[in-house]
Amino acid sequence: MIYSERFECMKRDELRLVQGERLKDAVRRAYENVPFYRKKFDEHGVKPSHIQSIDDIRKLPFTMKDDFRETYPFGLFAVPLRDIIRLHVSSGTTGKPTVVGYTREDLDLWAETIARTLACGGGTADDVLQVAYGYGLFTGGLGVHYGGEKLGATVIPMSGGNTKKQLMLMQDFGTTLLACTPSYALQIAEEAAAEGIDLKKMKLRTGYFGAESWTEAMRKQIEQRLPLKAIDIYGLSEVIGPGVASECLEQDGLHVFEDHFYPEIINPETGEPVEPGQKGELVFTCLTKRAIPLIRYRTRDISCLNEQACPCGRTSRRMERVSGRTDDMLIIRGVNVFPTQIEEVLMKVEGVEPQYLIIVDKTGTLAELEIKVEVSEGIFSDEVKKLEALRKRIFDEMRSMLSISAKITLVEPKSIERALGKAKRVEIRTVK
Ligand code: DLL
Repeated sequence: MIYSERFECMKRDELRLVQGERLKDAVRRAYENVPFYRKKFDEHGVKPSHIQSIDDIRKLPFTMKDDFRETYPFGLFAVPLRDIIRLHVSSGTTGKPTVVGYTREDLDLWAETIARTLACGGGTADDVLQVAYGYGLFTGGLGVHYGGEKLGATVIPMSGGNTKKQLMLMQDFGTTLLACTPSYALQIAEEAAAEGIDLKKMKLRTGYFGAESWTEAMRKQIEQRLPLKAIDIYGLSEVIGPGVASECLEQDGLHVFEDHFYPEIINPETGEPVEPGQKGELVFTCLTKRAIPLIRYRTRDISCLNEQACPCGRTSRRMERVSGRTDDMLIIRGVNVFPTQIEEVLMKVEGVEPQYLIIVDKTGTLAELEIKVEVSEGIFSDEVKKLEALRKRIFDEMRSMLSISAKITLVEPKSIERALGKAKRVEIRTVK
Protein backbone atom coordinates (compact mmCIF):
# COMPACT_ATOMS: atom_id res chain seq x y z
CA MET A 1 0.00 0.00 0.00
CA ILE A 2 1.19 3.53 -0.77
CA TYR A 3 0.02 5.80 2.03
CA SER A 4 -0.15 9.09 0.17
CA GLU A 5 -0.33 8.12 -3.48
CA ARG A 6 -1.07 11.66 -4.67
CA PHE A 7 2.30 12.97 -3.48
CA GLU A 8 4.43 9.84 -3.39
CA CYS A 9 3.61 8.98 -7.01
CA MET A 10 3.31 12.48 -8.43
CA LYS A 11 4.82 13.18 -11.87
CA ARG A 12 8.23 14.70 -11.32
CA ASP A 13 7.57 17.98 -13.14
CA GLU A 14 4.35 18.45 -11.23
CA LEU A 15 6.20 17.72 -7.97
CA ARG A 16 8.79 20.35 -8.81
CA LEU A 17 6.04 22.94 -9.16
CA VAL A 18 4.64 21.98 -5.76
CA GLN A 19 8.14 22.15 -4.28
CA GLY A 20 8.69 25.58 -5.82
CA GLU A 21 5.48 26.99 -4.34
CA ARG A 22 6.25 25.51 -0.96
CA LEU A 23 9.81 26.81 -1.01
CA LYS A 24 8.61 30.34 -1.72
CA ASP A 25 6.33 30.13 1.27
CA ALA A 26 8.98 28.61 3.59
CA VAL A 27 11.54 31.29 2.66
CA ARG A 28 9.01 34.05 3.25
CA ARG A 29 8.05 32.62 6.65
CA ALA A 30 11.71 32.26 7.63
CA TYR A 31 12.56 35.80 6.51
CA GLU A 32 9.59 37.44 8.17
CA ASN A 33 9.59 35.55 11.45
CA VAL A 34 13.15 34.48 12.27
CA PRO A 35 15.64 37.34 12.84
CA PHE A 36 18.48 34.85 12.37
CA TYR A 37 17.32 34.10 8.81
CA ARG A 38 16.52 37.72 7.95
CA LYS A 39 20.06 38.70 8.89
CA LYS A 40 21.61 35.75 7.09
CA PHE A 41 19.61 36.31 3.88
CA ASP A 42 20.36 40.06 3.95
CA GLU A 43 24.07 39.37 4.35
CA HIS A 44 23.85 36.95 1.45
CA GLY A 45 21.99 39.51 -0.66
CA VAL A 46 18.92 37.35 -1.18
CA LYS A 47 15.30 38.38 -0.67
CA PRO A 48 12.21 36.15 -0.62
CA SER A 49 11.17 37.71 -3.96
CA HIS A 50 14.30 36.19 -5.59
CA ILE A 51 12.85 32.72 -5.05
CA GLN A 52 10.49 31.84 -7.88
CA SER A 53 11.04 28.12 -8.46
CA ILE A 54 12.70 25.18 -6.77
CA ASP A 55 15.87 25.79 -8.83
CA ASP A 56 16.34 29.09 -7.02
CA ILE A 57 17.11 27.13 -3.85
CA ARG A 58 20.78 27.44 -4.76
CA LYS A 59 20.64 31.17 -4.14
CA LEU A 60 20.03 30.55 -0.44
CA PRO A 61 22.72 30.23 2.24
CA PHE A 62 23.21 27.01 4.21
CA THR A 63 22.12 26.42 7.80
CA MET A 64 24.58 24.52 10.02
CA LYS A 65 24.44 22.56 13.25
CA ASP A 66 26.25 25.44 14.99
CA ASP A 67 23.40 27.78 14.07
CA PHE A 68 21.18 25.74 16.40
CA ARG A 69 23.74 26.04 19.17
CA GLU A 70 24.21 29.76 18.68
CA THR A 71 20.50 30.47 18.74
CA TYR A 72 19.86 28.06 21.65
CA PRO A 73 17.22 27.34 22.76
CA PHE A 74 14.45 28.85 20.59
CA GLY A 75 16.18 31.28 18.22
CA LEU A 76 15.30 29.37 15.03
CA PHE A 77 11.57 29.19 15.84
CA ALA A 78 9.28 31.02 13.44
CA VAL A 79 6.24 30.90 15.72
CA PRO A 80 5.66 32.02 19.33
CA LEU A 81 6.17 29.42 22.05
CA ARG A 82 2.44 29.23 22.69
CA ASP A 83 2.04 27.62 19.25
CA ILE A 84 4.74 25.03 19.98
CA ILE A 85 3.19 21.94 21.51
CA ARG A 86 6.24 19.64 21.69
CA LEU A 87 9.99 19.98 22.15
CA HIS A 88 12.63 17.35 21.41
CA VAL A 89 16.32 17.53 22.09
CA SER A 90 19.14 15.80 20.33
CA SER A 91 22.20 15.45 22.48
CA GLY A 92 25.47 16.34 20.91
CA THR A 93 28.81 15.22 22.22
CA THR A 94 29.89 18.73 23.16
CA GLY A 95 28.24 21.99 24.12
CA LYS A 96 24.56 22.75 24.18
CA PRO A 97 22.11 20.24 22.76
CA THR A 98 20.00 20.91 19.68
CA VAL A 99 16.42 21.87 20.46
CA VAL A 100 13.61 21.34 18.00
CA GLY A 101 9.98 22.43 18.35
CA TYR A 102 6.78 21.29 16.68
CA THR A 103 3.43 23.01 16.13
CA ARG A 104 0.27 20.92 15.97
CA GLU A 105 0.53 21.00 12.17
CA ASP A 106 4.14 19.81 12.37
CA LEU A 107 3.13 16.85 14.54
CA ASP A 108 0.43 15.95 12.02
CA LEU A 109 2.98 16.15 9.22
CA TRP A 110 5.40 13.98 11.20
CA ALA A 111 2.75 11.33 11.86
CA GLU A 112 1.95 11.38 8.14
CA THR A 113 5.57 10.85 7.05
CA ILE A 114 5.96 8.01 9.56
CA ALA A 115 2.71 6.43 8.35
CA ARG A 116 4.23 6.60 4.85
CA THR A 117 7.41 5.01 6.20
CA LEU A 118 5.51 2.15 7.78
CA ALA A 119 3.47 1.65 4.60
CA CYS A 120 6.74 1.62 2.61
CA GLY A 121 7.69 -1.52 4.54
CA GLY A 122 4.28 -3.10 3.97
CA GLY A 123 2.67 -2.00 7.25
CA THR A 124 -1.12 -1.55 7.44
CA ALA A 125 -3.83 -1.00 10.04
CA ASP A 126 -3.88 -4.77 10.59
CA ASP A 127 -0.37 -4.78 12.01
CA VAL A 128 0.97 -4.84 15.55
CA LEU A 129 3.89 -2.41 15.83
CA GLN A 130 6.40 -2.72 18.64
CA VAL A 131 8.27 0.54 19.08
CA ALA A 132 11.60 -0.22 20.70
CA TYR A 133 13.25 3.11 19.93
CA GLY A 134 13.81 5.14 23.08
CA TYR A 135 10.89 7.32 24.22
CA GLY A 136 11.72 10.73 25.60
CA LEU A 137 13.77 13.60 24.24
CA PHE A 138 15.05 11.39 21.39
CA THR A 139 12.74 11.62 18.37
CA GLY A 140 12.73 7.87 17.61
CA GLY A 141 10.15 6.57 20.10
CA LEU A 142 7.42 9.21 20.06
CA GLY A 143 7.97 9.94 16.37
CA VAL A 144 7.33 6.37 15.25
CA HIS A 145 4.60 5.96 17.86
CA TYR A 146 2.24 8.61 16.50
CA GLY A 147 2.85 7.57 12.91
CA GLY A 148 1.90 4.02 13.88
CA GLU A 149 -1.35 5.27 15.39
CA LYS A 150 -2.04 7.40 12.33
CA LEU A 151 -1.64 4.33 10.14
CA GLY A 152 -4.09 2.57 12.45
CA ALA A 153 -1.68 -0.14 13.55
CA THR A 154 -1.82 -1.50 17.11
CA VAL A 155 1.09 0.28 18.75
CA ILE A 156 3.09 -1.16 21.65
CA PRO A 157 5.04 1.74 23.23
CA MET A 158 7.77 -0.53 24.59
CA SER A 159 10.77 1.85 24.30
CA GLY A 160 14.32 0.48 24.33
CA GLY A 161 15.74 -2.04 26.77
CA ASN A 162 14.21 -4.76 28.94
CA THR A 163 14.89 -7.24 26.19
CA LYS A 164 13.28 -10.24 27.92
CA LYS A 165 10.03 -8.34 28.15
CA GLN A 166 10.36 -7.22 24.54
CA LEU A 167 10.45 -10.88 23.58
CA MET A 168 7.54 -11.84 25.82
CA LEU A 169 5.28 -9.12 24.40
CA MET A 170 6.42 -9.86 20.88
CA GLN A 171 5.32 -13.44 21.35
CA ASP A 172 2.12 -12.82 23.31
CA PHE A 173 0.83 -9.85 21.30
CA GLY A 174 1.86 -11.23 17.91
CA THR A 175 4.09 -8.32 16.94
CA THR A 176 4.42 -8.06 13.17
CA LEU A 177 6.42 -4.83 12.84
CA LEU A 178 9.48 -3.97 14.91
CA ALA A 179 11.03 -0.50 15.07
CA CYS A 180 14.43 -0.03 16.72
CA THR A 181 18.08 0.61 15.94
CA PRO A 182 19.73 -2.16 13.88
CA SER A 183 22.13 -2.83 16.73
CA TYR A 184 19.26 -3.29 19.18
CA ALA A 185 17.57 -5.69 16.74
CA LEU A 186 20.69 -7.84 17.00
CA GLN A 187 20.48 -7.71 20.77
CA ILE A 188 16.90 -8.95 20.67
CA ALA A 189 18.04 -11.84 18.49
CA GLU A 190 20.91 -12.57 20.85
CA GLU A 191 18.64 -12.63 23.89
CA ALA A 192 16.18 -14.91 22.10
CA ALA A 193 18.98 -17.35 21.31
CA ALA A 194 20.17 -17.28 24.93
CA GLU A 195 16.62 -17.95 26.20
CA GLY A 196 16.02 -20.70 23.67
CA ILE A 197 13.16 -18.78 22.07
CA ASP A 198 12.50 -19.73 18.47
CA LEU A 199 12.10 -16.43 16.64
CA LYS A 200 10.98 -18.23 13.50
CA LYS A 201 7.71 -18.99 15.29
CA MET A 202 7.02 -15.28 15.78
CA LYS A 203 4.83 -13.28 13.44
CA LEU A 204 7.48 -10.65 12.72
CA ARG A 205 7.45 -9.40 9.14
CA THR A 206 9.18 -6.02 8.82
CA GLY A 207 11.84 -4.26 10.85
CA TYR A 208 12.17 -0.46 10.56
CA PHE A 209 15.78 0.13 11.44
CA GLY A 210 17.65 3.42 11.53
CA ALA A 211 19.13 6.20 13.69
CA GLU A 212 22.67 4.87 13.18
CA SER A 213 24.72 3.87 10.20
CA TRP A 214 24.68 0.22 9.19
CA THR A 215 25.70 -1.70 6.13
CA GLU A 216 24.26 -4.12 3.60
CA ALA A 217 26.34 -6.84 5.26
CA MET A 218 24.76 -6.00 8.61
CA ARG A 219 21.32 -6.24 7.00
CA LYS A 220 22.14 -9.82 5.96
CA GLN A 221 23.19 -10.68 9.51
CA ILE A 222 19.96 -9.27 10.93
CA GLU A 223 17.75 -10.99 8.37
CA GLN A 224 19.46 -14.31 9.11
CA ARG A 225 18.71 -13.97 12.81
CA LEU A 226 15.24 -12.42 12.73
CA PRO A 227 12.39 -13.60 10.49
CA LEU A 228 11.75 -10.21 8.93
CA LYS A 229 12.63 -7.86 6.08
CA ALA A 230 15.00 -5.24 7.44
CA ILE A 231 14.07 -1.81 6.06
CA ASP A 232 16.41 1.16 6.39
CA ILE A 233 14.69 4.31 7.68
CA TYR A 234 16.38 7.69 7.92
CA GLY A 235 15.85 11.01 9.58
CA LEU A 236 17.34 13.58 11.91
CA SER A 237 15.92 15.75 14.67
CA GLU A 238 16.70 19.06 13.00
CA VAL A 239 14.64 18.11 9.95
CA ILE A 240 11.81 16.37 11.87
CA GLY A 241 13.12 13.09 13.36
CA PRO A 242 12.57 9.69 11.71
CA GLY A 243 10.26 9.94 8.69
CA VAL A 244 12.49 11.87 6.29
CA ALA A 245 13.18 8.91 4.00
CA SER A 246 12.46 5.19 3.96
CA GLU A 247 13.22 2.12 1.91
CA CYS A 248 10.33 0.28 0.35
CA LEU A 249 10.16 -3.51 0.09
CA GLU A 250 12.52 -3.37 -2.91
CA GLN A 251 15.28 -2.53 -0.39
CA ASP A 252 17.09 -0.47 -2.98
CA GLY A 253 17.52 3.08 -1.71
CA LEU A 254 15.40 5.22 0.58
CA HIS A 255 12.47 7.22 -0.84
CA VAL A 256 12.79 10.79 0.33
CA PHE A 257 9.44 12.36 1.24
CA GLU A 258 10.49 15.24 -0.92
CA ASP A 259 7.18 17.05 -1.10
CA HIS A 260 8.12 18.07 2.47
CA PHE A 261 11.90 17.63 2.74
CA TYR A 262 13.80 18.79 -0.32
CA PRO A 263 17.14 16.96 -0.67
CA GLU A 264 20.34 18.18 -2.34
CA ILE A 265 23.81 16.68 -2.50
CA ILE A 266 26.76 19.04 -2.28
CA ASN A 267 30.50 18.74 -2.29
CA PRO A 268 31.28 19.18 1.43
CA GLU A 269 34.45 21.10 0.67
CA THR A 270 33.16 23.61 -1.86
CA GLY A 271 29.45 23.72 -1.00
CA GLU A 272 28.67 23.33 -4.72
CA PRO A 273 26.11 20.81 -5.98
CA VAL A 274 27.66 17.57 -7.25
CA GLU A 275 26.91 16.01 -10.64
CA PRO A 276 23.68 13.97 -10.65
CA GLY A 277 24.20 10.56 -9.05
CA GLN A 278 27.49 11.53 -7.38
CA LYS A 279 28.13 11.11 -3.67
CA GLY A 280 28.40 14.04 -1.31
CA GLU A 281 26.86 15.67 1.75
CA LEU A 282 23.10 15.57 2.11
CA VAL A 283 21.36 18.91 2.54
CA PHE A 284 17.67 19.25 3.43
CA THR A 285 15.19 22.09 3.24
CA CYS A 286 11.94 21.75 5.18
CA LEU A 287 9.33 23.03 2.74
CA THR A 288 6.30 22.83 5.00
CA LYS A 289 7.38 22.75 8.63
CA ARG A 290 5.93 25.64 10.62
CA ALA A 291 7.94 25.82 13.85
CA ILE A 292 11.35 25.64 12.19
CA PRO A 293 11.38 26.42 8.48
CA LEU A 294 14.86 24.94 8.08
CA ILE A 295 16.66 26.17 4.96
CA ARG A 296 19.44 24.15 3.28
CA TYR A 297 20.53 22.32 6.40
CA ARG A 298 23.88 20.58 6.08
CA THR A 299 23.43 17.15 7.65
CA ARG A 300 27.07 15.96 7.34
CA ASP A 301 25.61 12.61 6.22
CA ILE A 302 27.09 11.17 3.05
CA SER A 303 24.83 9.74 0.37
CA CYS A 304 23.76 10.21 -3.24
CA LEU A 305 20.41 10.57 -4.98
CA ASN A 306 18.85 8.29 -7.56
CA GLU A 307 16.13 9.71 -9.82
CA GLN A 308 15.19 6.46 -11.54
CA ALA A 309 11.65 5.20 -11.19
CA CYS A 310 11.23 2.48 -8.57
CA PRO A 311 9.25 -0.68 -9.31
CA CYS A 312 7.10 0.07 -6.24
CA GLY A 313 5.47 2.95 -8.12
CA ARG A 314 6.75 5.80 -5.98
CA THR A 315 8.33 8.57 -8.04
CA SER A 316 10.28 10.27 -5.26
CA ARG A 317 14.04 10.33 -5.51
CA ARG A 318 15.85 7.68 -3.53
CA MET A 319 18.87 8.35 -1.35
CA GLU A 320 21.47 5.65 -1.05
CA ARG A 321 21.97 4.31 2.45
CA VAL A 322 24.13 6.72 4.44
CA SER A 323 27.71 5.50 4.19
CA GLY A 324 29.10 7.76 6.89
CA ARG A 325 29.30 11.29 8.14
CA THR A 326 31.78 13.92 7.04
CA ASP A 327 32.84 14.18 10.69
CA ASP A 328 33.06 10.40 11.14
CA MET A 329 35.90 9.81 8.77
CA LEU A 330 39.01 8.36 10.37
CA ILE A 331 42.42 9.23 9.04
CA ILE A 332 44.86 6.49 9.84
CA ARG A 333 48.39 7.20 8.64
CA GLY A 334 47.06 9.19 5.75
CA VAL A 335 44.42 6.67 4.74
CA ASN A 336 40.81 7.83 4.96
CA VAL A 337 38.37 5.24 6.17
CA PHE A 338 34.77 5.26 7.37
CA PRO A 339 33.58 2.96 10.16
CA THR A 340 30.98 1.48 7.79
CA GLN A 341 33.78 0.32 5.46
CA ILE A 342 35.36 -1.53 8.36
CA GLU A 343 31.97 -3.08 9.17
CA GLU A 344 31.53 -4.25 5.55
CA VAL A 345 34.88 -6.02 5.61
CA LEU A 346 34.36 -7.60 9.03
CA MET A 347 30.90 -8.94 8.26
CA LYS A 348 32.25 -10.88 5.29
CA VAL A 349 34.60 -12.94 7.44
CA GLU A 350 33.10 -16.17 8.63
CA GLY A 351 33.13 -16.73 12.39
CA VAL A 352 32.92 -13.04 13.18
CA GLU A 353 29.90 -11.77 15.13
CA PRO A 354 28.23 -8.47 14.18
CA GLN A 355 29.70 -6.80 17.27
CA TYR A 356 32.86 -4.75 17.10
CA LEU A 357 34.56 -1.66 18.48
CA ILE A 358 36.96 0.58 16.60
CA ILE A 359 39.54 2.25 18.81
CA VAL A 360 41.57 5.14 17.47
CA ASP A 361 44.49 5.85 19.75
CA LYS A 362 45.76 9.37 19.25
CA THR A 363 47.94 9.49 22.35
CA GLY A 364 51.15 8.83 20.41
CA THR A 365 52.61 10.74 17.50
CA LEU A 366 50.68 8.76 14.91
CA ALA A 367 47.08 7.61 15.23
CA GLU A 368 46.91 3.85 15.80
CA LEU A 369 43.91 1.76 14.96
CA GLU A 370 42.69 -1.22 16.91
CA ILE A 371 39.60 -3.24 16.05
CA LYS A 372 38.05 -5.40 18.73
CA VAL A 373 35.94 -8.11 17.21
CA GLU A 374 33.67 -10.64 18.84
CA VAL A 375 33.91 -14.16 17.51
CA SER A 376 31.27 -16.83 17.68
CA GLU A 377 31.05 -19.21 20.61
CA GLY A 378 32.31 -22.22 18.66
CA ILE A 379 35.38 -20.48 17.36
CA PHE A 380 36.31 -18.93 20.67
CA SER A 381 36.61 -22.31 22.32
CA ASP A 382 38.71 -23.60 19.42
CA GLU A 383 42.43 -24.05 19.62
CA VAL A 384 44.73 -21.04 19.64
CA LYS A 385 46.05 -21.81 16.17
CA LYS A 386 42.61 -21.38 14.64
CA LEU A 387 42.00 -18.12 16.47
CA GLU A 388 45.33 -16.82 15.26
CA ALA A 389 44.46 -17.79 11.69
CA LEU A 390 41.17 -15.88 11.96
CA ARG A 391 42.91 -12.84 13.41
CA LYS A 392 45.37 -12.86 10.54
CA ARG A 393 42.59 -13.22 8.00
CA ILE A 394 40.83 -10.14 9.31
CA PHE A 395 44.11 -8.22 9.36
CA ASP A 396 44.85 -9.21 5.75
CA GLU A 397 41.32 -8.34 4.57
CA MET A 398 41.57 -4.89 6.18
CA ARG A 399 44.89 -4.34 4.52
CA SER A 400 43.88 -5.48 1.07
CA MET A 401 40.38 -3.94 1.01
CA LEU A 402 41.01 -0.68 2.87
CA SER A 403 44.81 -0.29 2.88
CA ILE A 404 44.93 -0.03 6.64
CA SER A 405 47.08 -1.93 9.12
CA ALA A 406 44.94 -2.36 12.18
CA LYS A 407 45.66 -4.25 15.35
CA ILE A 408 42.97 -6.92 15.47
CA THR A 409 41.90 -8.19 18.88
CA LEU A 410 39.50 -11.10 19.02
CA VAL A 411 37.29 -11.02 22.08
CA GLU A 412 34.84 -13.37 23.75
CA PRO A 413 31.22 -13.51 22.63
CA LYS A 414 29.06 -10.88 24.39
CA SER A 415 32.02 -8.99 25.80
CA ILE A 416 31.57 -5.76 23.85
CA GLU A 417 29.17 -3.38 25.55
CA ARG A 418 25.70 -3.29 24.00
CA ALA A 419 23.81 -0.01 23.68
CA LEU A 420 20.04 0.31 24.04
CA GLY A 421 19.80 3.01 21.41
CA LYS A 422 22.49 4.10 19.01
CA ALA A 423 25.51 1.81 19.08
CA LYS A 424 28.86 3.31 19.91
CA ARG A 425 31.24 1.75 17.41
CA VAL A 426 34.15 4.14 17.62
CA GLU A 427 36.21 5.18 20.60
CA ILE A 428 38.79 7.92 20.18
CA ARG A 429 41.54 8.02 22.78
CA THR A 430 43.35 11.32 23.15
CA VAL A 431 45.78 12.75 25.69
CA LYS A 432 43.81 14.44 28.43
O1 DLL B 1 18.33 9.40 14.80
C1 DLL B 1 16.16 10.10 14.04
C2 DLL B 1 15.79 8.69 13.75
C3 DLL B 1 15.16 7.93 14.71
C4 DLL B 1 16.02 8.15 12.50
C5 DLL B 1 14.77 6.63 14.44
C6 DLL B 1 15.65 6.85 12.19
C7 DLL B 1 15.03 6.10 13.16
P1 DLL B 1 19.13 12.17 15.56
O2 DLL B 1 19.29 11.59 16.90
O3 DLL B 1 19.02 13.65 15.42
O4 DLL B 1 17.82 11.63 14.87
O5 DLL B 1 20.34 11.64 14.67
C8 DLL B 1 20.40 11.92 13.30
O6 DLL B 1 21.54 9.84 12.85
O7 DLL B 1 22.20 12.72 10.85
C9 DLL B 1 22.52 10.28 10.77
O8 DLL B 1 23.89 10.56 10.96
C10 DLL B 1 22.08 9.18 11.71
N1 DLL B 1 21.05 8.35 11.08
C11 DLL B 1 19.72 8.39 11.23
N2 DLL B 1 19.14 7.42 10.49
C12 DLL B 1 20.13 6.77 9.84
C13 DLL B 1 20.19 5.68 8.90
C14 DLL B 1 17.54 10.31 14.61
N3 DLL B 1 19.11 5.03 8.50
C15 DLL B 1 21.61 11.26 12.68
N4 DLL B 1 21.42 5.32 8.44
C16 DLL B 1 21.67 11.46 11.20
C17 DLL B 1 22.54 5.96 8.83
C18 DLL B 1 21.36 7.38 10.20
N5 DLL B 1 22.55 6.97 9.71
